[in-house]
Amino acid sequence: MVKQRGFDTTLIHGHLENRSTGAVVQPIVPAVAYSFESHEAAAETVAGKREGVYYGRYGNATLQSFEERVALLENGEAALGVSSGMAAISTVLLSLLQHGDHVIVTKDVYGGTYHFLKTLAPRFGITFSFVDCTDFDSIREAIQDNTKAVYIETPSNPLLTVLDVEGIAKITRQHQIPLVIDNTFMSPCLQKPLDLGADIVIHSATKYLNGHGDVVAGVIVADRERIRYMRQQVMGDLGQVLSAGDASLLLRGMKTLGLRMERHCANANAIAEFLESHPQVARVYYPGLPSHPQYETAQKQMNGMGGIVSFEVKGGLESATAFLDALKLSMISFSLGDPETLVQHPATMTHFSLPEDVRKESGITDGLIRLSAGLEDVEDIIGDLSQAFDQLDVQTTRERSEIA
Ligand code: LCS
Repeated sequence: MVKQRGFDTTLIHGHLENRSTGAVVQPIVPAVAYSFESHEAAAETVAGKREGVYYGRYGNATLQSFEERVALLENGEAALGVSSGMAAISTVLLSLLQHGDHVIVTKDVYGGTYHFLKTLAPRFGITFSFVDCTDFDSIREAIQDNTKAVYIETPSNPLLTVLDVEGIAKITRQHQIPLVIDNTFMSPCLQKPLDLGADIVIHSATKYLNGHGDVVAGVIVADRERIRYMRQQVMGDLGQVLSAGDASLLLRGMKTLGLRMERHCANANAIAEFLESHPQVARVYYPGLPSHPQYETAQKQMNGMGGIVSFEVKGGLESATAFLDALKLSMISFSLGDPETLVQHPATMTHFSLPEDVRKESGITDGLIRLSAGLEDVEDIIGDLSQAFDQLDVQTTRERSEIA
């Protein structure tokens, strides 16, 4: 029996069988067009009867290596690399849904996904229900005759709500509805949704997969037939292909994914514990803390608790923004999963597109801050947070004495 290789070995080598060029690092193949040994070979490739790349809008050889590697890491049959996480989301949704169809979406979802559903989906005659997917009955009740997909994100952005993938997959299987999951926050290193029963996995590869903040990319993993359909019938027509140069950067970045995730998780855990014991913090959201509402589910389905910690600063908007402005090491920035510690204010930044009442109802308060733990020495990150809290203290004392 052939022994299955470990995760890090697969990250670095992919399929050992693909060593045709001898190059240790995957070459960048910028070619747009590919030639064939016969007309028959060309026609069969276009018709999908033969594997292969034929025109740059449908893929390229470097991208193919990236796709093969991600499919292997997610234990999936095939993958489709695209030009952003949003391209992955829109390709999947537009592949599964057409005019008159309905989709169930977890109510804790990335702001861009929310925006896509609210603005573009109605133009295609697609309806949606935002559902609390921690409650299985709510999912069952939301299923309609025309429901063609269930879309979840776990842990969610920015509140780290953890959904029981196996439990949800049981429901979707019963109803023969495909289950789509955005696995961006975990990466295949920490969570393998297909093994838990999901049908389609999405990543914003801009985040942990690349891990260096220099590529915008997305990837979809599913069965071979679905990936073929998405590539030929949706992605190619929308023109969302990923360039060979970016695919090369992704292949490079991914080699250290296992090592990086270990440090991201360790740093995030220490930061979460620090924040939970801090008097200026009202609440901490981190799946690794026993206080997290879905702690047990997280332990069951995740190999690590991830690098993202959200927390609510006492004193609302004023304190939260003053705290952000007082940071010296951590950077106020969109994105996450980079070597640098990045912080942001969801209410006015990533989740700005949510109307105020929806935001408030879902727990994205004015005092909420999301922190993406970087790879720095954790003492330095905590030291930075600590000095920012101290400055808040000074400010509050000054304001109090002015009032007095
Ligand atoms: N899914 C999740 C969970 C995300 O956090 C993001 C982007 C996307 C999909 C979309 O990926 P993109 O198209 O940007 O590659 N999240 C961002 C964030 O939290 N800050 O800036 C972007």
